[in-house]
Amino acid sequence: MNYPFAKEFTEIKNELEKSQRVLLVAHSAPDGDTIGSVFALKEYISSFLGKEVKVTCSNALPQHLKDFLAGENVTGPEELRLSSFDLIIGCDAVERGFEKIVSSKNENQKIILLDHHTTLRMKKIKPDITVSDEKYSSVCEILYDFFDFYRIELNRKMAEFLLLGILGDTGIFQHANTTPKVMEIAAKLMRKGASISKIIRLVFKNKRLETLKLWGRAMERAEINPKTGAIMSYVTKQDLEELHGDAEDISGVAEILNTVSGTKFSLVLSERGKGRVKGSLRSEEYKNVDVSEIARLLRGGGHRLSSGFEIKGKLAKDGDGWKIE
Ligand SMILES: [Mn+2]
Repeated sequence: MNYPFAKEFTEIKNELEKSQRVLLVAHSAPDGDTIGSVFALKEYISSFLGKEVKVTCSNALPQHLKDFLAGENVTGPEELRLSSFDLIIGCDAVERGFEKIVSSKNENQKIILLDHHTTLRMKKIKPDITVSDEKYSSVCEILYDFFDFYRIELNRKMAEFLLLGILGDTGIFQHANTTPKVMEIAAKLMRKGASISKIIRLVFKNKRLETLKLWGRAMERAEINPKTGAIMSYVTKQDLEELHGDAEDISGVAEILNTVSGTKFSLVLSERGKGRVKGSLRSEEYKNVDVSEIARLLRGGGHRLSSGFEIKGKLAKDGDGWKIE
């Protein structure tokens, strides 16, 4: 196997060995990949290297991951004493909240970023080591390479966490990032005891009735723009409050709308707190649209097939339709 990040892997291993206390940072509104990667790393750092390690995240663990994560916990950023960690590792979509938690570093601290988004950019912090390549399906795939590079025998827990991230970011092997290598890794993780059917049952077939009701409202409102091929809908603040919707629910709407035949991409606008409207964009490889370009025009970011942006304003009725004002 070839390891494009062999040099970085060596540096990461060095830093892990030198450190005493490690902090792992998941991105806000955490998904399967950020959760899978921080907890797989946590298991390695605590059980294999015998170091102290904590996981932090700006948001609570999402409801749909609760059963899968039984026994694991995250420490809220406000409970952390940042200066007590000598190594801080951000896993996945580090532009989503990493610098809110880690806004500065002292000279004894090292920072490592693991990501697979092209939009990775830091405003205040210069990381010591960065591994980021859009060719990877997920940060969990990067970590698999890291463990494989060092011939580390994965235990079942680590295999399950890595498979969670891969299943999440490939949409259970449906997205275009499902490469032969991803399938080979998944097979190897299964041999280490991870069960695809168990993860799918616990994580993906674990919907709340309210989620389906929220999807119902959004789907009822969906419209196709025949000129652009966009299929669009929206979710109001009221919908989210009444049905306790979260980011995962909204991304679910965008993904389902994107399956409507004849469409080029989907866009779901959702009203979030503090007078902000979030846009979630999805497309598919065969549709030949790079939604990250649309997101970037609106100062957002993401991948070619899955991106987002956030603008100030709120959704307001405009004749038959809606607008952001
Ligand atoms: Mn990811």
